[in-house]
This record gives sequence, structure tokens and C-alpha cells, in this order.
Amino acid sequence: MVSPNFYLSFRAQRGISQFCKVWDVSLDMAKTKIMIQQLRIAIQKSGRLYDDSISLLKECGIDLRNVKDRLKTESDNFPLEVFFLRDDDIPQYVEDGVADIGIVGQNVLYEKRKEAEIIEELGFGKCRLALAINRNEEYVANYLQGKRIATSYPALLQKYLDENKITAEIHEISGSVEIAPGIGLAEVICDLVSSGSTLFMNGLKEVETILESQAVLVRNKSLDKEHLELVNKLLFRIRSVKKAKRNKYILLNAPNDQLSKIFELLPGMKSPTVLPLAEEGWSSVHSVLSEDEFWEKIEQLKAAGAQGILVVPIEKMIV
Ligand code: PRT
Ligand code: ZN
Repeated sequence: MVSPNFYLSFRAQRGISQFCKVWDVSLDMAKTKIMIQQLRIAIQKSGRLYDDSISLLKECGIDLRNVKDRLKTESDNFPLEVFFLRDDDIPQYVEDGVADIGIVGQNVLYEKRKEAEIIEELGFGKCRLALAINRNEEYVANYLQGKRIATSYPALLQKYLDENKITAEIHEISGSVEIAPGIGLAEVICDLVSSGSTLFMNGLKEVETILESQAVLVRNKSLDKEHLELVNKLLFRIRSVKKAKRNKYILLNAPNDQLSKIFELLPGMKSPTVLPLAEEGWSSVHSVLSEDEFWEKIEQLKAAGAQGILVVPIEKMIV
């Protein structure tokens, strides 16, 4: 029979060893966590850049844990921590190194004049910072001289005025700039325009473009080697996604005696893939076509005898 003392000492020993095991495991996890470098990215919390920024990360294969109404989140399959911020604060966070990289409009980046390096243009959030005046006014030479200009972009506007040797009065306002002429605050506005419908609805017309803008990926200027490696890994994925969006996969049937003409039109990534069709004297040709030259090339391919042309989107393009 087992003595009660032996039983108690056995329990005590097991307890200690189990405690030690748990302790060792958590120590190992803590060590691993310290060793794994994470990249911290700042993106807009809500607004015009939010959806595209989240989609871009998803298209790069980065799964984010619960992004709704959060200040920050992490990815389970890429060493990435995401901070959700107002777009105006992103350049400062990146300059300070609180975030390693960020997605922000060039308009905000240049207005804030912070130290952050642009590493990639992202192709969304496209707009222009423009000057607009009352639609019924004639925009004559020196029109801006001595005028009152309302804007949320005083630094960019001042730079434009200085460069063009114009003296004007800048009225900084934080929103609804388009109503300034209507309420007598200014004769001119300097605001972001994309479709132009806001200007139109407020009886204004665009007269000068100060800046063409789009969302860009920016990075802190003094990242260490480990973080730079992670940035490059992310950048590689972003470029593959962008490239895929600019290209289409094309499949067509063509008579064999026309193939050389068709190859000239379709260079492909290396060269086109050619497969024989069941019908004698015909082949199926597969290739990649850039969106810029798409319609022009389709016309030429048809003229060269191509038939049954299929065009499909490409999800990722690794070159
Ligand atoms: O809350 P937070 O500070 O983060 O957001 P925000 O309100 O300052 O910015 P948000 O979400 O409006 O815009 C974020 C970024 O989107 C801008 O900094 C630009 O880089 C980009 N972007 C692209 C635009 C527009 N297009 C745009 N059209 N930002 C603003 N507008 C506004 C413009 O100010 C004007 O009121 O839309 C109106 C004009 O649009 P159209 O289509 O009528 O010409
Ligand atoms: Zn803002």
C-alpha cells in the first residue's frame, strides 16, 4: 500500500515539475517573441484610403485579425502590426519611428513636410490639389494677386505662391473649403479635386493644379537591416499585385500559318505558350498582355487571324 506521505510528496514533486515546464515554455515563447522582428505599418483609420489600404494588404496575402473599430491589430501570417490613425498624423508617426512604414496621400505627406521616404506609389487615392474660382469669373493673368484663398493646405499653397511670385492672403480652414466663396470668406479656394463634382455643385471652376497626388507607401529613414528586409518582402508582394492588375492573361486560337505574326504581337513574359488544338492546323496561344495596349493589340490579333479570344484577370504576377 502507498503511504500517504509518499503520495503527498509525489504530488508536490509533480506540481513543481509541471510548474517548471509551464515556466520554461512561457520563457521560450517570450524569447521567441523578442527575437521575431515585427514591421509596424500606419494606415488611415477610416476615410478614403482605408478600404484600398486594407485590400492591398489582403491581396499581398496578409491576414489581419479583426480590423473593425480597433486602434491596432496584428497579422497571423506576416510579422506585421497595423496602427489605425488619422491620415494627418501618419507622416509624423513614420518620421518618429513609432511606425516603420505608412500609407498616406502625397498631399498630406508634402503638406506636413515630415522626414519619410516614399518607397512606392500605390495607384489609389488619386486626386489633385487645385485652385478654383467662381464659375462666372474670368481667370485673367495675375488673377490671384492680392486675393483671399481658403485652404486646408497652407504650406503647399504658400510654396506655389512663392514659386509664382504671387502675393495673396491664405485663410486656413479645416473642412468644407468649397463653401468659402459662397459665404464671402475668400474669392479663391485651394482644395483636393477628384471627379470635380463638388466644385461644380458649388458654382466653382478649376483654374490651376498645384499638385497631382496618390497614396504612397512611405518608410522611416533609419530602419535597421531586419526591418528593411521585411519592408522589401512586403514591397515585393505589393509590386507583384500591382503588376498583375496592369496585365491580363490572354488565350486565343490561331491557324498555324499565322503564328509567327501573332508571336510578334504577343511577346509574353518570356515567349507565348503554344499548344496544338485537336483540329489539324490550329494552335492555342497563351500570353500576357499589358492593359495600356490591350484594345489596340486585340484589334491587331483579330486582323492576324486570331479567333475565340479569352481574356482573364491575373491574381499575382511574379517576374
Ligand atoms: O479622418 P482623417 O483625417 O483620416 O481623413 P480626412 O477626412 O482628412 O481625409 P479623407 O478620408 O477625406 O481623404 C484621405 C485622402 O484621400 C486624402 O488625403 C487624399 O490623399 C485622398 N483623396 C482622393 C481625397 C479625394 N480623392 C477627394 N476627392 N481626399 C479628399 N477629397 C475630397 C475633397 O477635399 C473635396 O471635398 O472630396 C471632395 C472633392 O471630390 P470630387 O470628387 O467632388 O472632386
Ligand atoms: Zn485628415
